Amino acid sequence: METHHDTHDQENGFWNIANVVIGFGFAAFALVSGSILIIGGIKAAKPTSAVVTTVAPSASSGDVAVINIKPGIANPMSYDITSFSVKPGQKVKLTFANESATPLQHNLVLCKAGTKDSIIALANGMMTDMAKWMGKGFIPESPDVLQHTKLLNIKESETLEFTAPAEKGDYPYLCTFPGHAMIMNGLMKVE
Ligand SMILES: [Cu+2]
Repeated sequence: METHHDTHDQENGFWNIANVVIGFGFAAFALVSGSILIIGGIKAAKPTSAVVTTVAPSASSGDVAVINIKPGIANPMSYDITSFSVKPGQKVKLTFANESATPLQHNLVLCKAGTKDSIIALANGMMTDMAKWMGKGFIPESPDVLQHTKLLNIKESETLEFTAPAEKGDYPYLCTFPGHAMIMNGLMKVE
């Protein structure tokens, strides 16, 4: 094996571990914040209420829904847009730009309606073989995956161009880097 490959693998290994550690830090923070709100008797608060929900401004050029998503500013292990709406069969141009001060790798995986929990489980299960899944961009091997970016380093971006499903529903999108998906997710509402 060539030496520069070894170095690259070691760097990837470092970031794998760093990302997972940071991911669980944020997950723990969200859970604790949620618990405090519940103990405080705020009935409307959900356990994930530490994450600010942001609805995308409706930007459309012609009949194309143009959606631009980045990591959140307050929590770099979230998406800044956690919900957007498109029409059934509408053309969608969805850009995920990994523009963040925090050097974390992310992807964006759009999935079938109702599969959020199972995709989160698949993503977290990848932790047992980080090297294998790193090579696959942490994209789950599941028929529930509709669209996905590659694993994006900081400053990288990718645009997905696709036709929205004909069937109305809430289609989850998640970052499937292990440890991220519990918080780093959102919904594409086809309505
Ligand atoms: Cu991520």
